Amino acid sequence: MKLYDADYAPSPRRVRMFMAEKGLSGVETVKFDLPKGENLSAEFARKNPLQKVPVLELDNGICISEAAAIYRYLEETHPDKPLLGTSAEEKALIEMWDRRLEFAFLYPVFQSFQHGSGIFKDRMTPVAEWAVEARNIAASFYPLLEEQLSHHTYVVGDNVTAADITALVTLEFAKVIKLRAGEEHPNILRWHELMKQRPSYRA
Ligand SMILES: N[C@@H](CCC(=O)N[C@@H](CS)C(=O)NCC(=O)O)C(=O)O
Repeated sequence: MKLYDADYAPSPRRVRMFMAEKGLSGVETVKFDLPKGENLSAEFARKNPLQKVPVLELDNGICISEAAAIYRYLEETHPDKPLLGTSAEEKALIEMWDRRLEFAFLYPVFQSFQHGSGIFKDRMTPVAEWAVEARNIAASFYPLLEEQLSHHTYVVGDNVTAADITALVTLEFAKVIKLRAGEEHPNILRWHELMKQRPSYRA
């Protein structure tokens, strides 16, 4: 098994943290320098036509991209400890929060960063107005996350799940667009400290 990875990039960090929570270590990694476009080769396009990391390449050559799909593969092959739930209800709620976090928090943060910084202007056209709007969309997620964490220790209940990993990675990456949880989000701050204590935090 080989992980195509990149420093500072949130999506591969999701997978590294998921692996660490599962106690999976020693997975071979190939690191790309994304701003330099090392992910844009024809060879990598054969592994993921969207040319994004993470990609998990299995020993039989099958390549799985999309962090959520990699979560699923690792959950099925390493069920202990479960990070995607056990009961039907728990599985659905974790999936619901992970989708919410991706679509309403992580992707707007990505878009705001990419359009505002022009980091990938060699491969996309930055639109300054979209950077502002996407930041507003991401900012509007904080009250929802604060409310959820006021009722639960972790995003979905009393145990850490994949949704916490997606939330943590996004929360920390959002600094690049100057978005941070503040005093008005005491439960996000409490949960953030809890997540920082986990060994997977350094993955
Ligand atoms: N939906 C994808 C997103 C992957 C993604 O956007 N990866 C970024 C790094 S966080 C990337 O590879 N960017 C390089 C590029 O756009 O050229 C996933 O969940 O894996």
